[in-house]
Amino acid sequence: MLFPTCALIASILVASAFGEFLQTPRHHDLPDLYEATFAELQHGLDKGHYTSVDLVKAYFARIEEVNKQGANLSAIIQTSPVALDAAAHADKLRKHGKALGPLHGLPFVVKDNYDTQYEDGMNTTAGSYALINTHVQRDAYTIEKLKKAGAIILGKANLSQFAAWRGIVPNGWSAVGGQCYSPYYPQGMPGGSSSGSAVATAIGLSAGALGTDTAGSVVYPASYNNLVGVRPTVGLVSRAGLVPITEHYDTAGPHARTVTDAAHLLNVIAGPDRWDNWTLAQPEPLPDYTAGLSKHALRGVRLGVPWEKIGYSGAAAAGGNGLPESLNPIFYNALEVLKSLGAEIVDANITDIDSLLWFDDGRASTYGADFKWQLEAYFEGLLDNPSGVRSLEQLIAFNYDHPELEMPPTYESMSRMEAALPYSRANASYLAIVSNDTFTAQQIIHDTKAKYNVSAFVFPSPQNAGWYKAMFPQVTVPMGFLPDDTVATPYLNTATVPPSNYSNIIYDPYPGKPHGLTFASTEWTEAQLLSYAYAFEQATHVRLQKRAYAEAVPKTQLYDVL
Ligand SMILES: *[C@@H]1O[C@H](CO)[C@@H](O)[C@H](O)[C@H]1NC(C)=O
Ligand SMILES: *[C@@H]1O[C@H](CO)[C@@H](O)[C@H](O)[C@H]1NC(C)=O
Ligand SMILES: *[C@@H]1O[C@H](CO)[C@@H](O)[C@H](O)[C@H]1NC(C)=O
Ligand SMILES: *[C@@H]1O[C@H](CO)[C@@H](O)[C@H](O)[C@H]1NC(C)=O
Ligand SMILES: *[C@@H]1O[C@H](CO)[C@@H](O)[C@H](O)[C@H]1NC(C)=O
Ligand SMILES: *[C@@H]1O[C@H](CO)[C@@H](O)[C@H](O)[C@H]1NC(C)=O
Ligand SMILES: *[C@@H]1O[C@H](CO)[C@@H](O)[C@H](O)[C@H]1NC(C)=O
Ligand SMILES: *[C@@H]1O[C@H](CO)[C@@H](O)[C@H](O)[C@H]1NC(C)=O
Ligand SMILES: CC(=O)N[C@H]1CO[C@H](CO)[C@@H](O)[C@@H]1O
Repeated sequence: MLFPTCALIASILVASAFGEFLQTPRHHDLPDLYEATFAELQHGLDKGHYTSVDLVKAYFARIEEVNKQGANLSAIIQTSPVALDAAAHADKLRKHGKALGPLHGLPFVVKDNYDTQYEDGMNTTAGSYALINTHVQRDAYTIEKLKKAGAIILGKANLSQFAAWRGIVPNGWSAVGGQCYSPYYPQGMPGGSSSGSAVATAIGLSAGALGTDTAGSVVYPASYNNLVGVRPTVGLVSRAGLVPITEHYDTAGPHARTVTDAAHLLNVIAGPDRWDNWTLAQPEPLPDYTAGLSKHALRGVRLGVPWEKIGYSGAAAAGGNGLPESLNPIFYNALEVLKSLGAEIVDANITDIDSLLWFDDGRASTYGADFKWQLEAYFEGLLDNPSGVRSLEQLIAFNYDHPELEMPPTYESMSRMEAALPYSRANASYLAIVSNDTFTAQQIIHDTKAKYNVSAFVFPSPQNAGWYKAMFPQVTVPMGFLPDDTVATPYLNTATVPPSNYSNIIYDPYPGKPHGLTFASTEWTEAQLLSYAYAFEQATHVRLQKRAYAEAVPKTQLYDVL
């Protein structure tokens, strides 16, 4: 892949000497793919410094370097066999002055629970061998929207199997994709369940990515991978064509390296879709999510800190509680930055927040109850599934029948699937609890917002605090890094599997672990939250304060493929 360096330098010298760099770009005309923004990538495409075909080739080479060798990050399950054709088509349109907007010709990866049309030659497995070689009906609505905006689907990203609704297994693992790792520490926890989407975006294996978020699955890996992540209000982005957990809480949202890029992605994927009637209740017209991005967006804004309960998403399941102490100075510093930007920071404890926690024991199965019939409806919609699996019972049986694929040591748990088994669509008793809890969560957050007269809440990511239960939005933005003397600690399963039995160790926390700051508020406040995150981002530029570890940074750049 790498061209001989001397030939490269010679061609640059020639190009400069003859002033031909419009055709033959110099190194510094080419964006660093580790960090390139959409605007930077578009600039080079428009100038003709490189094409979308070049971009796809470069990203493919970068994936090859780190995905299953070297740092072995297992972020990508499959690359697209039609991405180069799609790129050539995008190049042709651009040449004829018909570029379709800020995403035109840019390659994105999508979590492997997004349906991609059969003709594109990729699986949609949610990480399970029970869904290998299925024939889905069509692209997910969001994929269709990306394509209509000129974007290229580069490949499918690894994930916690079934978006973490399998059981208590380490995040980022799926049978099909293997164990995804963080690029910030060898064998570091990548966060989940949109693990591969986040890792790919963090080190420039794509321009950005889409994930899904039911109870933190976009925000949590975004925080762990030093990214911007948006969990939209339920009903802003269609879930049609996604492998579901629950229509009550599933959302689809972007991972990006900058707030502006995330806003561009949200602009494209948000909107009403008749195939997901929850989207028909959204306000019209939607704002342009890039329009309000301003360095001054925090002036005079009151932000509430729900001090009383700041804790990890999934804390109970992980056996943890609260944030690491070493995060305190990072969070306090972030609050000082917010104040310096004109925000007023107030205590805004959310009363009754205990009733809002997601993973409290009695409720986990209730919230998972949708999973059985909605997953079965997904199975029903497949034109073909060679495994023959059509029900949750059969899925669980499939795993027991293929333990070598589906149940390697430390990855045996199917507790969430099993908890969903007793439910059916007909038995709607759980729905009353779900809607009552959701209504209650919404009331509490609205009331607290009014009581303290705040525009939004701010806290360290990932945090739970009932936002998922309320179907409300969150935006996370890079905030800082745990100290370098943080002890790398083997994570999870210590309760059920002695460390000597680990098939592989996953560390969490670890030295230099990235940590995000979350802005959260009530329904349809995405534009506001993005603008606050933007002001913070522009004042701090946290992302590049620490790069991934050397082996996890792909070396291929655009000049290697030109
Ligand atoms: C799906 O994945 C299987 C197993 O990795 C592979 O053999 C098959 O070619 C893939 N199917 C498509 C359509 O890419
Ligand atoms: C990559 O990691 C997986 C575990 O996820 C392991 O089985 C495999 O051997 C590793 N491969 C390399 C090349 O290190
Ligand atoms: C969506 O449609 C289903 C039936 O197809 C109906 O039960 C449900 O109430 C509708 N939801 C909304 C938000 O309109
Ligand atoms: C919020 O909760 C924290 C922690 O329990 C407490 O220290 C603080 O006094 C509370 N603030 C208000 C305004 O109630
Ligand atoms: C099904 O509904 C019945 C009556 O409404 C209830 O007693 C039972 O616990 C429900 N089953 C589950 C698994 O919730
Ligand atoms: C609804 O939730 C509230 C708060 O958790 C609870 O007090 C009330 O009993 C619930 N109502 C029903 C009908 O379940
Ligand atoms: C609420 O806060 C805003 C500033 O964000 C201020 O202008 C307004 O007067 C406050 N309202 C009350 C009732 O305190
Ligand atoms: C741990 O490994 C030992 C053998 O080294 C085995 O006997 C035991 O069953 C394993 N335990 C678990 C929980 O996997
Ligand atoms: C693109 C890529 O590297 N895909 C790999 C994902 O992981 C599976 C399982 O290890 C490999 O078979 C794929 O080649």
